[in-house]
Amino acid sequence: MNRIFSGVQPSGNLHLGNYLGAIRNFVALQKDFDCIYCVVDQHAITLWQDPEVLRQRTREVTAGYLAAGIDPKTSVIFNQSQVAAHSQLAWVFNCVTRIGWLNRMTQFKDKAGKNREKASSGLYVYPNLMAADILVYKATHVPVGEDQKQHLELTRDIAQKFNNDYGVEYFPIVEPLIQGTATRVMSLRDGSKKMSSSDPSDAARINMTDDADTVAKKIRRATSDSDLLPDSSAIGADGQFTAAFREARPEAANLLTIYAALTDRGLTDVVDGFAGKGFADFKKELTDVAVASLGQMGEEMKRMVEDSQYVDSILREGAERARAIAQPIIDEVYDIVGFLRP
Ligand code: AQP
Repeated sequence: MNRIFSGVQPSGNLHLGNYLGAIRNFVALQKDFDCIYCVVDQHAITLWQDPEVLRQRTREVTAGYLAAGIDPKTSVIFNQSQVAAHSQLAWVFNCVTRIGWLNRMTQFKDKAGKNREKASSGLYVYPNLMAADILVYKATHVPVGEDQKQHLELTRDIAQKFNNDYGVEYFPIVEPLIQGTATRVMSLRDGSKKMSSSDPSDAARINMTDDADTVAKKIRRATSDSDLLPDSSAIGADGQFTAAFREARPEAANLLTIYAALTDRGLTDVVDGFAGKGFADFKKELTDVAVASLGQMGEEMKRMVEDSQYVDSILREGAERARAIAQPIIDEVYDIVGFLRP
């Protein structure tokens, strides 16, 4: 049976990258798959979080899921720390994963920065917990943005090594689903950097809860260049901007890609429509589509966060359903590795 699992960290504001790279795809997948969507609060504390803010952001991500259209009656929505099986399986995977594999993870290098010795050990073994998140439900497909590709390759390696080490065909080899036009949304200030919740500049991202004026201001001030917008010679055979164009004009590529994703139009069609025009007019149109897509969702998120009882009840019910799926799997894993159970 095909099963979807994915998660978002409650470690910052939900932004347009999270929406276009992940959450929007979560919504679309519900009609064909059995889906489990997690708010990964245990991942968030790999970097220190203020406890009260973490609680609030956990509710905010949940509200983001709901406002975007994830249906809690069909999909399972919960926060990771409520289901102990994630940590239980993560420990087993800590003993399966090789240190050399973790040393290659670029996200650890990026997040630990120069001061690696002071990074938490949780940040280092983060990919093992992520593999456990997915495999504790024997999920087969994982919708993510492009930045998570390497972690998913590691999840496949972990599943394979566990199966080999114990001589079983137990865990599935998961398939990443990196879908849509905007699989890597870039910063509004610097088109060579990923749009990210940890960017110190709020102007670098569009938050899902930004109001119309803020969205307009951020897009107006987004870095651009002095050339006119390109024609379709900038698009490669795969329907995406060519690497040469992205390198030469990263901000133009990013803004046009966002426009195409928000309007659900092909990039060639969008580029043809704006070819030879200046950024000012295009940015006005981009603002209109961004506000139309995000405005209502952001308002609904804010309303839901104020009603914490509703959000908490969704998480409670989701956790119960998640535990019911994960428990038999962790029991079987414990039998496979040789843990005595009463
Ligand atoms: N810029 C992005 N473009 C496309 N997809 C993105 N995702 C994140 N940023 C982009 C996707 O969103 C999902 C949840 O991400 P996460 O909770 O793992 O957070 P992250 O990747 O760590 O996101 P941030 O905002 O960039 O946080 P920091 O600053 O902590 O690194 C994932 O599917 C991710 O691919």
